[in-house]
Amino acid sequence: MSTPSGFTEACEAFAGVGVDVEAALVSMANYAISIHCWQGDDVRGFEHDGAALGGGLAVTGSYPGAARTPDELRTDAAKALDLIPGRHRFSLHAIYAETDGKKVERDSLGPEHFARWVDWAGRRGIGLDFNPTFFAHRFAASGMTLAHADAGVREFWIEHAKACRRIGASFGRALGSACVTNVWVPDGMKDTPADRRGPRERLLSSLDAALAEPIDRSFQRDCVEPKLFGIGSESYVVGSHEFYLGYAAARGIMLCLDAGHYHPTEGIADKISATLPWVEGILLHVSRGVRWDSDHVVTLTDDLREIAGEGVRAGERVRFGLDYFDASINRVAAWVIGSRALLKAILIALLSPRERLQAAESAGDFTERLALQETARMLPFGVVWEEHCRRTGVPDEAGWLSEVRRYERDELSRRG
Ligand code: RNT
Ligand code: ZN
Repeated sequence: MSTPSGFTEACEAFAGVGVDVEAALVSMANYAISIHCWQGDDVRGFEHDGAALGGGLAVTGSYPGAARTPDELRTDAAKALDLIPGRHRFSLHAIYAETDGKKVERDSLGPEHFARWVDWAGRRGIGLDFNPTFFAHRFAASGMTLAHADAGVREFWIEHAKACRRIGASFGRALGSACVTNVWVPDGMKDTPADRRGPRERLLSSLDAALAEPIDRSFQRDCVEPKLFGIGSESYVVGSHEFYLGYAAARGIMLCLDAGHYHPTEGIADKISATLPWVEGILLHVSRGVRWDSDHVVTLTDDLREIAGEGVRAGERVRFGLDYFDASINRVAAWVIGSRALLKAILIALLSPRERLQAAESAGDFTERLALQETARMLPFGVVWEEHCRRTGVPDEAGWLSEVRRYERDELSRRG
């Protein structure tokens, strides 16, 4: 493939607003996004013990071809990764353990149950991130886990979290890149609580117990993920934004900002610079809520462009991750569309006439700032994106879907 026509003219157009396209393309290599494993099998995992997904998570759709085994999930993910420009990371959940048919309780999971994932990631030269799974389990059926009133239930989940931190550290050690271990618990109440404080005190002490063991930060980073409400926790979520912002700040750990976890008109882009001074770092769960935290496949929306812009400007303490799940379309395509959309948004951020916008702002010339923002919307990003795909050896916009279709015909359609 040769350089797409119009690329030279595009470089000139960007140069006209003070933007260096070559520098932006080089910078793209700095953005390894953490691609979530759970899009590939509708958050099912491999425990197969019949527990409902629960936790307020809902996957809808019945498109054929979901991965049924770890090998299928790895093959599907590899197909997706081959169609996404750049080198990325892969984010696992504890329910993706491989226990060779043996029942291993979540509080007893160890690095050995993820050895094949580590081999796979090592062969691909990518890092792994991790998530303890506090849902789809009999001890989560009441809607409470780390904040449960029963000390025995809390203890089980604390042990699960501890096990997961060790697993995360094993990923970091084996792959030479710190694993972010992100804690999200569903804990909350459907209706007005009598006691809002008690569960929060319990969550606080459970988290402290879970995080007590010191782990080298070059291998593993702790992260907590807040939420406003969920299905079945409409009236109260124990781990709310304020709770976890305070917790992450006080304990010097990372905060996860999920785009679907706030009021429908409340974006996470503005929260990045507001929270970053107080926490160790930020993990972005880039998602797309439609009317609620519906976890639709990420697309190149204005919201996404805002998030990518702020994430890029914030620098390396912000990590980009994806969190969505759609079972109504081809799942490999879902991975590819969402990942490519996020990368397009990052590229657009890198191609923004930032210096000129800032100069206008510093000069108090808000007219110029607004005019330039509008001009920037019309710059020829598309051809730069195509050149990025060409240089990284992946199909362009017109090309990737036919590869997914071929894979669907040869592989996915054979699954019962
Ligand atoms: C749930 C959180 C959480 C999950 C994943 C599967 O509302 O967003 O991140 O989506 O852990
Ligand atoms: Zn999330």
